Amino acid sequence: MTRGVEGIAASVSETFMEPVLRLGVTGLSRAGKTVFITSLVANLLDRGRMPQLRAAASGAIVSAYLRPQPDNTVPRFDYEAHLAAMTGSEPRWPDSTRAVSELRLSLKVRPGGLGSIFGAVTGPRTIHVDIVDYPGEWLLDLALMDKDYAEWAAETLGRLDRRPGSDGFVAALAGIDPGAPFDEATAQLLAARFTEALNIAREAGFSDCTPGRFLLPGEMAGSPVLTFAPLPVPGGSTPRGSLWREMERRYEAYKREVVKPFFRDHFSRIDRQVVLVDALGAIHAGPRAVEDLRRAMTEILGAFRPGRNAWLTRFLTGKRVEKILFAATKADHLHHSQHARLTSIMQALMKEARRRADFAGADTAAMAIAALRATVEETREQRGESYDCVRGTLMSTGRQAALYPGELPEDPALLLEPAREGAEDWLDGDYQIMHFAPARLTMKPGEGPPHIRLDKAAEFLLGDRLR
Ligand SMILES: Nc1nc2c(ncn2[C@@H]2O[C@H](COP(=O)(O)OP(=O)(O)OP(=O)(O)O)[C@@H](O)[C@H]2O)c(=O)[nH]1
Ligand SMILES: [Mg+2]
Repeated sequence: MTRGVEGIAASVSETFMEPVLRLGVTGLSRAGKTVFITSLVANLLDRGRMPQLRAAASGAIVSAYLRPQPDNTVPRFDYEAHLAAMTGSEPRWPDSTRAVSELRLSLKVRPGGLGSIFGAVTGPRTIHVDIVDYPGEWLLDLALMDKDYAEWAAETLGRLDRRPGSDGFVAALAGIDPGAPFDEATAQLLAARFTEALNIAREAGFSDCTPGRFLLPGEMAGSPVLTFAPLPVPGGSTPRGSLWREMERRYEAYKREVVKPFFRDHFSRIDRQVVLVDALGAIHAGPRAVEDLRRAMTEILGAFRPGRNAWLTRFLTGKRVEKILFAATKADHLHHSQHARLTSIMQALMKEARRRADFAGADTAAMAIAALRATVEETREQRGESYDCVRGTLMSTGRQAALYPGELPEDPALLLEPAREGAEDWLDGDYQIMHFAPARLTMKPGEGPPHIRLDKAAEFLLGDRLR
């Protein structure tokens, strides 16, 4: 009896307290964050295409609406503009976004669905979902916090020859003495060449390209915290006033003044997290990019490990992320007959990341989704063989084209092993990719944009709080 009364008291007070769930959405640049958030919100506002979100299918979600966000100084996620771009008469992908943004979606939920004994007493309650979009590059920077300048520099210099785009930086390094007195022009030249190398590696499909703000500088462009580069330790000593010493000072300033504030102000408040990865893009780029993706996933998962390090634990004040979803986006590049294989690859990467990051705690999942479906499926015959293709409008020409991306292996190890062993190319076969424009849509009332398994992702991320 007492418990029953407490139960009522708790639900009643909740109607006044109105619970808030902070959902972090991250991924490296171009992973699909903006498209994901836009389509998720549109599909939560109009839930006709969300059968796998149980609260939507059962009618437990009574209504959904956008509300002013709680954080006054964080830019609002420009939902209306992004949706208009994707679903207008000339559909196009939204513009790239380069910083944190936030959107509050409030859901009115009937407690316990229709069958609840308290439903009649308490009426519907409201849960606010604060969606926070932030660059995955910022998350990878956490690894820098554990490394001093000498360690970070040695590691970064050590992988230059395995990546494209480093020639300019290597040439610039050859001409300098790290022990020589500091001068700004040399620092700027080295930083510029190093940034160039990071950008080229990123373009080539490499994931771990820290320091993250070198790629997305925003208003910090040109400031000392972004004007450093890795240098070898000078033979002998690192005299005061040397180039090496100043680079070390700037690296430490980057950690203190760029990395830490992000973790304090944004990361520490997240309840649930989705990490979007362009797994097909990495597979297309080759084994090294896949290996790099695996490493990046490990690092990202490691960031969420409880008790990761002392200063982070201090910010978290006992709070921890409850659920983490790794989702391979753009699955509409594959015929559905291959979706299970992409899911297996994601799950294998996830398993490996959990093991390496020694991760326990949050509930994790991996899946393959498309936030906005831009293709239709088609089976083509060629020389007596049939190929399961997808067809869409090519971005480059505006013409229709069919894509047969290649056959993903049934056993993920056939991709992950060559990647781990440092192979240059895939042994059998290549994987193709095409860039499709969003399709022109006719949306029925009550339906959001077409997607693949976005409802399943939403069920994992939010479902338990909507019942
Ligand atoms: N076919 C297909 N392409 C997608 C999908 N989602 C994203 N894309 C493609 O990926 C690109 C990047 O998507 P965004 O959502 O802008 O990615 P982002 O992570 O927000 O990128 P930045 O803001 O630049 O960091 C889009 O321009 C599309 O070309 C999808 O569901 N299907
Ligand atoms: Mg974006």
